[in-house]
Amino acid sequence: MPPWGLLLCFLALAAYPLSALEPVQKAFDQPLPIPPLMTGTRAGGETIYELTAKTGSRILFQDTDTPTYGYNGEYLGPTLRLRRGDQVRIRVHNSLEETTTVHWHGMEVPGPADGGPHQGIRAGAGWEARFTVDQPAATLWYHPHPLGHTARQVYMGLAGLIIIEDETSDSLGIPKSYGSNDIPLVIQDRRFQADGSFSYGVTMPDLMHGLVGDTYLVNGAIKPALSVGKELLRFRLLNGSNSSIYRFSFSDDSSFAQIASDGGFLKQPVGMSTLILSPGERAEILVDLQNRTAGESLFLITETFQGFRDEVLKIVVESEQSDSGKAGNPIPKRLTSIAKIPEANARKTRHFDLETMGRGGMGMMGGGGLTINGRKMDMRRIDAEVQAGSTEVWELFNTPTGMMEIPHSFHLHGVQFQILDINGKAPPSGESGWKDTVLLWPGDRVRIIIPFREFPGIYMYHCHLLEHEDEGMMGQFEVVP
Ligand SMILES: [Cu+2]
Repeated sequence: MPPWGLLLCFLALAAYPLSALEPVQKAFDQPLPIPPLMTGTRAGGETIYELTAKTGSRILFQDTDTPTYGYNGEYLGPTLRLRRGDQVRIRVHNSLEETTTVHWHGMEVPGPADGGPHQGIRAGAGWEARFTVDQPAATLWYHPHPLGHTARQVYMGLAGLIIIEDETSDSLGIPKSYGSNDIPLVIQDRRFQADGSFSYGVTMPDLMHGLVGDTYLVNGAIKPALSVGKELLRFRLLNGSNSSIYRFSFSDDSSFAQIASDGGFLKQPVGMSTLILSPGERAEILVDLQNRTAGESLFLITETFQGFRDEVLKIVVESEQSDSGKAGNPIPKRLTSIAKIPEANARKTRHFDLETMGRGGMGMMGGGGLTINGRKMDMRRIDAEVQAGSTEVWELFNTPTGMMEIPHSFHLHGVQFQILDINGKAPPSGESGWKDTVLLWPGDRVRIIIPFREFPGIYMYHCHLLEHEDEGMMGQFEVVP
């Protein structure tokens, strides 16, 4: 069980006064924005997508503009819908005045297409990622990954969802009407300056705890509302925050069914009434509103372990049934098959100590303690050489410091893995499928088993608390033939 509340006393440093800004919209007055769906254009056997990273501004508060970054728009980016088996070419143009990259979080792609720190796109320049989609239906996402500047660029608004479809997602009787009963939810938190701009100034406590905001954005809007029919709803949740760990629930304690984790569908739906996602993690859930009364509403609640709890989205059940919904839609009993990878397949075991205070407590000031195996990220150093196509077990350990207990969120590029155990116990059902990011509470030991792909290239592994990543809590593995 996560030490919810237990950590509270250590985190009093993260408290700060609420902003005096007046939101331009009354709470739950504006409709939930839905990121536009981009299905690509077909040419020469490829599906082509175009993204431009650009500056913009958004009116969130009265009498003020909030300067932002976005892909193809002022904040966030379009949802890229990819099809398994497709050859994809994504053209990226950088209209920012700084170097950026675009990383496809969760995509199993060759190293040069991964969009990590090695694929920098200078201001005014372009870049293309080409790959074949070869993994199950899933909700993934994309975001910048330039060395040392990821956190601020994401904070400014650079992020978008990726949806992969395949025969399994086609065949399942689940909601599929994007923006109507299949709803993407990018949840983030932000701090604002008095002039309405994002407050991205990293102080010492921010470095250790990550930057935690007091205002929630759902798809870029503060406290939006969503009108739905009396139907079964599918939400694709992304914790798109820099460093907050969210516990999601509904205001009436409704139960819901988790149907997918980071890398795709679970074997079967898992019933629950709360769901925890660390930065970078996704989940798809089904919420059954078929027996609700018209006019009823409920709220999506987000709670952080720092003690911030807020109603972030209002869901209003309309009297009319939506076009896409059919009464009496059951939640499927089975979703997909997932072959459990036998531990005996692993040809190597590696250990990774995630250290908040550094070894021997040295070098804590300035975030010098945030390391993996005592090292900070160095582009010139390959930390692990991995045989293409081999399977490995990685043992992750969030080293307790005794003084400041900080969770970490471990992410590997270019692969989907399975969790073998968390502190010696099998993972909960919702984490028994494909994963690319895993939360480690202080003192946690997590063993994951990773079937590496055949693609050669250099990839990152890192803490997905973005302030930690930028501080060097990252390493490189190279897949070699
Ligand atoms: Cu971390």
